[in-house]
Amino acid sequence: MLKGSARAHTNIALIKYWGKANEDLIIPMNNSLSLTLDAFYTETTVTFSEELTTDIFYLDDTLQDEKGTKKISRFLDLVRKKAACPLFAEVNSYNHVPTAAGLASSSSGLAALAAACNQALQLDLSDRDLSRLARRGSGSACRSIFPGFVEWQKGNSDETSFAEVVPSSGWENELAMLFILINDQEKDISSRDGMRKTVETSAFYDGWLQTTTQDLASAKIAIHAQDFEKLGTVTENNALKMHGTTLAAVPPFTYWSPDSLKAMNAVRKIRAAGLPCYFTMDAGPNVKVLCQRKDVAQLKEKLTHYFADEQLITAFSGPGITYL
Ligand code: 2P0
Repeated sequence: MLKGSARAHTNIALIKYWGKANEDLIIPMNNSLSLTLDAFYTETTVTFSEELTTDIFYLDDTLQDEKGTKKISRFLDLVRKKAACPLFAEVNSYNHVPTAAGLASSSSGLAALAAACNQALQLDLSDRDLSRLARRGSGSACRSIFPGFVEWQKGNSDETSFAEVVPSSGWENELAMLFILINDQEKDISSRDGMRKTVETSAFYDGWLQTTTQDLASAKIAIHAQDFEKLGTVTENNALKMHGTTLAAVPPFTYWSPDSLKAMNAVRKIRAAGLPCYFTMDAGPNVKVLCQRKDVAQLKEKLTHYFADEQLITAFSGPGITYL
């Protein structure tokens, strides 16, 4: 029996990953830059055993059906090949996120699984190689191997596409991200499908690609200079641009709900009134607000004029992979 356990935290991109150059290897079209967060994480234990005749996946103690196990099993196939190990595995994952918040994340999930496999099969991977392995499970997972600010170098091959820490002299600890949880009854378009449809059909995708390099450079300059306004401005702009591409897809779609717009407008108003804060959004209706740690209580208070207290969750910079 070969067993490993690891914890990985979710990350939120300030400069987004949106589109693949290689679907099979998960090589992205552009570099992205994220902040790993302390508030949400996944703990995963994997056990490879001769007694199993198939892969088994429990999420929060619930046995997952074939569909729910497919992505995990495909990832385990990669690991088995790498380790020359023929054994099936049982995977037990716990998502530490507020219940029903729609925040369960493939970034922490696949990063924790990759690390648990690394330990179980004694692959002895460096963090960079672990990041490459996690990337094969889910693109954004490669960034969750590392703490704080992280850049995913798109590269052009399996070897050259990995994440690494962006040096920041600890500035990430002076920042915070406030989550505005927005319930949405609509059917999800997964980020995987959403980005594929956008690359294939959106007339705006070229505009996205032509400007992300500059956005990423601006974000890194802002981090180096510890210039919050500059980082916030490029973060918000980059997110709006990503979401703009979906409106020009054929057929068009959006991840926004009416309350997402309400949240974005609230952030703009609070900012205009003098509190520096900037929003970002991913493949769902929740809005995340980047602010400075010193302002977080004040920002939360101001947001309670628009949203219920229990819709607001504060996160700070978080750690990289931890073996358990
Ligand atoms: C990001 N997202 O940079 C972007 C912004 C969502 C919007 O990475 O297909 O689950 O498994 O590589 O990593 C979510 O996409 O997609 C994501 P796959 P993933 O955070």
